[in-house]
Amino acid sequence: MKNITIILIVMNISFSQNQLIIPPAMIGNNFDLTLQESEMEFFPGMFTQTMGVSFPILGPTLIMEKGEEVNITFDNQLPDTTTIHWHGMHVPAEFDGGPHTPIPPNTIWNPHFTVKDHASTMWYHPHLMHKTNEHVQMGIAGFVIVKDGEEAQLDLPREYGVDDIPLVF
Ligand SMILES: [Cu+2]
Repeated sequence: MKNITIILIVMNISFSQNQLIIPPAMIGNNFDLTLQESEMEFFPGMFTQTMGVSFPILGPTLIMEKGEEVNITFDNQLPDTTTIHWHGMHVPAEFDGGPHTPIPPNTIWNPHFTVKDHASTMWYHPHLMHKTNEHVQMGIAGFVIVKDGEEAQLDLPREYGVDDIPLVF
């Protein structure tokens, strides 16, 4: 018979805690965005290299209305080629942003399409062959929120950033 002694060690570790990042929202039909390198101070005094869309990390939440024509520009100021894919959205192949539509550094990509999706939450992110993970992990990711008349009838909290909180994991 074994005697098992369990020693419980309560470690006194202090975790630093950052405020939840809530990407700013952009509403409308025209979205001018810049893909850029930056840095974030997640830990005091330590700066982490990041990539973001017009911000040091993540990208603005693009709020679109079903049936509307939207016009987006991505100015690639990264030192690297990338793409921007509309994850889950019903868009023409030429504007889908898969590996077949690279955006070289210092060029502007201008997808434009009619929003065909019903009310939904989707996201946009790089999708370049062998670079998707790196560019997303560095911080390039943003929400797309599509609204429509049906969703507008529902009794839901809808004040962005207040009682409608976007969470990125
Ligand atoms: Cu995707």
